[in-house]
Amino acid sequence: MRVFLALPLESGVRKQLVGCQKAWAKMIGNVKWVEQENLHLTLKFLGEVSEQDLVAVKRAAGRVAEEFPPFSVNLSGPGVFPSARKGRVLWVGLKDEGERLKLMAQRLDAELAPLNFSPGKAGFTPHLTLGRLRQPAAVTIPALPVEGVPVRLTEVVLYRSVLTPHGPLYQALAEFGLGKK
Ligand code: 2AM
Repeated sequence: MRVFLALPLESGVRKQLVGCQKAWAKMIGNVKWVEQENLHLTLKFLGEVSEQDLVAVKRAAGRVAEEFPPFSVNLSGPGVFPSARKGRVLWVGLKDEGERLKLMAQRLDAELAPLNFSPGKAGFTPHLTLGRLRQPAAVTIPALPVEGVPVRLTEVVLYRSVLTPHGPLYQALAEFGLGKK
């Protein structure tokens, strides 16, 4: 099955991000906006994983989650992957003073290395995807009034992603509380 590891967001933060989507939607069209309930912070996209590997993925995620007590980061400015001139993914950045998200992603890569999941080539940029352009296009980056909003992170979740004609459905398969044995 198709899976990824992510940190869920509190509903208040997701609501604020919907506000960002609305503001951005005034400037740009042809975007598939992420549904409010689907907004999340991806740590690692794994893609298709066998039942057997899933057991090892859960063990790895549990080990890493245990090492990081719950913490907060802050929303920062908007951004576009791969570039504003040829935009594909519209996102809001995260300010993480201690680089704990990056550390977490690195620890996951290390734990998952024996399973032959490739570490992300482009490195890890903590971000919250708000929408995806249906066709790559030049994008205007708006000023969004969310900079500094705190985002409390308390668990890592293993999600299954089921692709449907109406968009992806994310189903939580396992939850790992941060800092918990
Ligand atoms: P994102 O964090 O930039 O949104 C589920 O599909 C999640 O995994 C998405 O949130 C997505 O990125 C992330 N992801 C990373 N690489 C992906 C890929 N090749 N295909 C689909 N999703 C991917």
